[in-house]
Amino acid sequence: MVINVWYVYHNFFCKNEKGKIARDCKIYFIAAHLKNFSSRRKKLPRKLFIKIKGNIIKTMMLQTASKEQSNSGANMGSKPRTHTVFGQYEKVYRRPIFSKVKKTRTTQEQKDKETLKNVVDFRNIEQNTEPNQSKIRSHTYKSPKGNKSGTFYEWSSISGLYIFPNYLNSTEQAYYVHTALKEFSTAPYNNMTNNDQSLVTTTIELEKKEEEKEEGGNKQNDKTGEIAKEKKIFTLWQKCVDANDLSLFEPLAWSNVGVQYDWTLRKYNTDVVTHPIPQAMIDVCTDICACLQTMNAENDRENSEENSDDDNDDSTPYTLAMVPQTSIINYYCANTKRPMGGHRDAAEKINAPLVSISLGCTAIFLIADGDEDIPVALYLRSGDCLVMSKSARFALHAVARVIPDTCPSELVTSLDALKKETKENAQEIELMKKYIVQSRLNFNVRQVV
Ligand SMILES: O=C(O)CCC(=O)C(=O)O
Repeated sequence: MVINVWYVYHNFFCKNEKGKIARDCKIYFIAAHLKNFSSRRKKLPRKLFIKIKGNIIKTMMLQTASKEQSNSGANMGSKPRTHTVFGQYEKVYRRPIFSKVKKTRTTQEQKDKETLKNVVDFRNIEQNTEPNQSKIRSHTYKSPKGNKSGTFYEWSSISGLYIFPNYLNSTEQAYYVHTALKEFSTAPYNNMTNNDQSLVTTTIELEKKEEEKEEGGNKQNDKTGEIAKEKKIFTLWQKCVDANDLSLFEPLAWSNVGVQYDWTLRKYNTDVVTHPIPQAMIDVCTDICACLQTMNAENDRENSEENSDDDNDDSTPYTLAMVPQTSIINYYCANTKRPMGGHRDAAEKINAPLVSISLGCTAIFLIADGDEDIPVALYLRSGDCLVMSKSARFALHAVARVIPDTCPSELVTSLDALKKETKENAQEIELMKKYIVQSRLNFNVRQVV
């Protein structure tokens, strides 16, 4: 068996015997081995032995990477951006590490405050810098199904970038947090986590054990006499609840519902649906897109009245309609160094809008047309829905920072209210609350074909 490996881990990469960087990731395999050497203080091995069931099947030289390379989320395997303008701005907005020396710390905090003044805040339009305010356009909306109304904003420098601040109320947010943790943390496939194969294996083992138990003790249905085989699916969340230990959940970086996305191959398995997308989420996306279509139709009407003699010269065809077919769910711990590196979402075959729902702690999100453009930084808060359509659909974007202690207290209260509604044990809801106050969840809903 030939295994080609290219995986970046703590600034190290692998070369094959001919000295070439091997491509086509079999990422988790290597990551699992490197895990043993992850401490920077330990001496790294110069040679890496790849074993399958104890047999060495390949030897590789391990070398220090000359440039910092990206190992984050969706960017895995893509071109490192450190030396691009975008990459430099990712560093600017990254979480600061403050010195313990008081005087130095005060200067650093001041510098960070200055940096944050440039982050566009769609919940406090008046607070934004003048240049930023001049790029914000506001529109009113009334959603057809959800009966929601309010103001949404357009960032005019990147065509197709819209934000609906606070679109989801705290009860709706609590529902999505609950679902993301409890139902969507099932892990029997390879794209559950960025760097911890052992996590996936353990979950599969748990499932197997459970299946064996069921086979030994199937219940007989009184009426039909049939064997009723209840398949109980073990989620990673259940593991945390059983152990009352949230740290088990931390390595989980993403999961996926709807059409299955294979992170290793960076493509969709269009014939596999991992879990149906909740109808409520489908409604959120289609409602938001309907609002955009209404706005667009009004703009078109106004433009055609103003320029009745002009031909429509918009040469890029795009759609503002969307059929939600998949959702990537991103799980972020607040304050990690590089939550999600710069990348484009280009695995989908269609340029229908992407709807991104934020929950929990606030993020600083960066987006730009290209590598050498200065990105706009904007806050994404719990309940906000961001739409990437038109040019923004395939724009370069990153999550530069997830700010600790920014989860709204209303979300925590609404999670508490679920205790009665779901009759779940109090310990489980307490764990959910504890998780979300120091984390961010993102549902990234897309049309695939
Ligand atoms: O978490 C976010 O807001 C962005 C996620 C993202 O960029 C992705 O899933 O591709």
